[in-house]
Amino acid sequence: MDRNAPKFDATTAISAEFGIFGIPMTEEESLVTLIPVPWEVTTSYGHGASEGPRIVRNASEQIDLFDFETGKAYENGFFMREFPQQLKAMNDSFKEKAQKLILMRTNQSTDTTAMEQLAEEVNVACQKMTDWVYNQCKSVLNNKKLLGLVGGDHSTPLGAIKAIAEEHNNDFGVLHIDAHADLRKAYQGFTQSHASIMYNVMTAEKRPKKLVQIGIRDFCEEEFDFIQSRKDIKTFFDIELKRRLLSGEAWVDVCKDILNELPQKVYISFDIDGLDPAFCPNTGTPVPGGLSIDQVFFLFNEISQSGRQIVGFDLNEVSTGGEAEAEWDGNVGARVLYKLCGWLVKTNQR
Ligand SMILES: [Mn+2]
Repeated sequence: MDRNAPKFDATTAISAEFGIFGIPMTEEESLVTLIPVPWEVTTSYGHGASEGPRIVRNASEQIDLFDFETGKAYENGFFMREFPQQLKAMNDSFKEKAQKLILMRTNQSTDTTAMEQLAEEVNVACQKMTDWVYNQCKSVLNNKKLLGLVGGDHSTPLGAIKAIAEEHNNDFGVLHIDAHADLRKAYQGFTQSHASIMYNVMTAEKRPKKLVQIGIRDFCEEEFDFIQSRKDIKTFFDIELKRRLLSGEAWVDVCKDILNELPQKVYISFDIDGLDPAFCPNTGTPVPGGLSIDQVFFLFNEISQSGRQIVGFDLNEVSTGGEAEAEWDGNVGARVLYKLCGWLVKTNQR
C-alpha cells in the first residue's frame, strides 16, 4: 500500500470512489462490507446526518491502520460500498415533505387531510429505505462477509437488524449506545423515525432476544414505562452509570454488569450522541453528559475479552450540523468506525 499517497482530501467526491481507510482492497477481497446510508428524512432538530457516510469516509484516510488493540485486523479488508446517489436524492425530496409536515404541526394547521397525506408519503419512503438497507445487508451476509452500516440518522439500521435477526435466528442481543432511548411508538407522525428505532426493532417479528441500552439520558415517560414492561430490555441510564462512577466504582465493574445482560452474540447499534457531545458537537440531537470515547473503547475490549461475538454493527448520527464540513465529527466517527471494524473481525476469528 502506498502510505505516502495524499491522506486527506475533503473535496473528493465519495461517489467517484469505493472503499474506506485508504485500504486498497475490493469488496470481494475484503472480509468487512460497510453500507453507507445517507438518510435523514425524519430528523427533527439539527441537520446533516445524511452527510455522515461522506465525512466519516473522508476523515478515514487519516487513520493509521495498525491498532494497539486490534492489531492488523485491517489486513482482512474493510470495504465501503458505493455511495447510493439515488437514495440520497430520495432523502432530499422526502426530507422536504417531512419538514413541511413538522411545520404544519408546529403551526397547529387544521388541514388534517394534507397532513395525513404527507405523513403517509414520508412513511412509505422510509419503508423503501428500510427495504433497500435490508436487501443490501442480505447480500453482504449471503456473500459470507461481515456487516457494518454507516448512517444516516438512527432510523437507518432497521433493515440491517432484521437481516441479522434472520441470519442468527433471533439468537443475539443489541447493545444500544445512545443519549436517547429511541423507544417512541412514533414521533412527529412518523412511524420510522430516528426516535423509534428500538421500538420498531423490539416489536418486530424477527427481533433480538435482548436489548441492552447504555448512555440513555433523554427519554419520555412512555419510553420509561415501556422499558419497565419488557423483561428483554435492560437500560443502564446515564445517571445510574455516573452515580456509580462518581461514587468511586470502577468502570471495569460497571462493564461486567453490562456484559452480564448481553447474550453470546452482540450487534452494536451506536448512535454517536451516546458520547459526550464534545466528541460529536454537530450531531442532530446532542445531550450533555454521556460516555467518553475511552469508556466505549474499554467496553468493546471487554466484550471481546469475554469471548462474545460481534455479529454486526451500525454507526449513525455523525453529522455536519448543516455546515459544509465537520472535520472533528468526521474524525471521531472514523475512529469509532475503525474500532468497530477491527473488533468485528477479531471476534469472528477464533
Ligand atoms: Mn438514537
